[in-house]
Amino acid sequence: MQLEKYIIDEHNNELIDKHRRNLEQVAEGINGLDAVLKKLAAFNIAIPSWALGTGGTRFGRFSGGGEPRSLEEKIEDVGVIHALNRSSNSISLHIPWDIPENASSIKALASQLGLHFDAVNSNTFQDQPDQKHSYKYGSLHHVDKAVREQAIQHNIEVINYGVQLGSKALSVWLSDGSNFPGQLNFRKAFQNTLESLQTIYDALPDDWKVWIEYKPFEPNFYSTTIGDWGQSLLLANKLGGKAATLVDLGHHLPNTNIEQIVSLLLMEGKLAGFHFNDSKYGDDDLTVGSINPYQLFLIFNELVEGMDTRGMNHSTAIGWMIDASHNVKDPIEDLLQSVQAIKIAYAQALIVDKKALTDAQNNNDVALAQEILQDAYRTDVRPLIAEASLRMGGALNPISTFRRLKVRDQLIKERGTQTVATGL
Ligand code: LRH
Ligand code: MN
Ligand code: MN
Repeated sequence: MQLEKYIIDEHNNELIDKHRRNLEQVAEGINGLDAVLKKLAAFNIAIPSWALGTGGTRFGRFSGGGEPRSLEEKIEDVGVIHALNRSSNSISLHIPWDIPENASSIKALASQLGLHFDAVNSNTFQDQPDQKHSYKYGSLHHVDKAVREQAIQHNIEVINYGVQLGSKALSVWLSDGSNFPGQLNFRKAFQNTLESLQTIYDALPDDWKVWIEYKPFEPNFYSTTIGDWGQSLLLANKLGGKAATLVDLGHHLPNTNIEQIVSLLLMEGKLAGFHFNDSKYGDDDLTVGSINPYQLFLIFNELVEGMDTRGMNHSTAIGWMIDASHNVKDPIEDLLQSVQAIKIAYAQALIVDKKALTDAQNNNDVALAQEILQDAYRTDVRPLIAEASLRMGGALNPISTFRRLKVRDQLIKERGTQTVATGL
């Protein structure tokens, strides 16, 4: 299904008067409003192909109905999200959960909806039915060269799919690690991983990047071979300029200062991008901003300051992706909420009074520095997001429009109630 612009406009018309009043109110206190709106309008976040169905847990899966049954239908759903918020113009594929068998028609469908393909993700954390060697004891770090070779070939295959689709990055996350002390020689595991990644790196086209994701635990619970940003950065530095570290917000031990990690990776030119989500306990993959929106704002504050210092283009310099999915919400509504939360944090970071903050820092005026940050954080920037969306032809309120138009009912009619999308 495709959402026509005039249908979105009709609903916008009902909301426009209230929107104008809200915008006027917030606009008063913002310097350089137009520049902020332009940055918000240019900002897009990639949608993961594995989040368009209702996610499961290891205990069960409850489909909400109308889930995409194919990659084409997933692309259509991203098209719906993008039509509503004008901020989700790409899709990140996980292979082999989604195999673009007919790349040229897949690409054509996407571009017809104004979409392109973001990073492609490899999967060596599950065994596929036809594969020769098992990943039970890891993949790129495996003690057996034949297993490592199979995992390398999979990554190269994923690059090849990505090339056909116009992607520019390979995202690698390994579940490789150990469950018990003594199971693994850490140094050899790391060296095997580096050697394997080097072969994958050598297969990258000139204009491609490889993004190395880290995670301290799960599914292994004693060690993970790329367990933290230090280990990822070590690999990225050894590999070369096309390699960088991907930060998945859920991949940290509780209370980690993620904004500090982000700041330093950016300084080193080694911040590949993000997998956005939120969490309370572990890698919960909850909707972005649903648990700790202040942390998200603090991350964006570092990003905006660091990018401006380095003269980077906010919207294109790094990869912006969502990696969240779960089992109780409508996946489209959930993704709309995640994008909205990211844009809110970004807008709040844009309106921080940077000059005043720098002065406060240089004067060791701690209370004032906090006031400046929280002044931005406590500003209701939603009318700015709505205005940017409106200017791009999107909805003033994407979720209410999605509900008003009864999109899910239409999808259920088209696809049925017993649908299970591939993914987590
Ligand atoms: C691992 C992870 C990684 C995978 C995705 C499905 O926890 O974050 O990015 O590719 O989940
Ligand atoms: Mn991730
Ligand atoms: Mn994860």
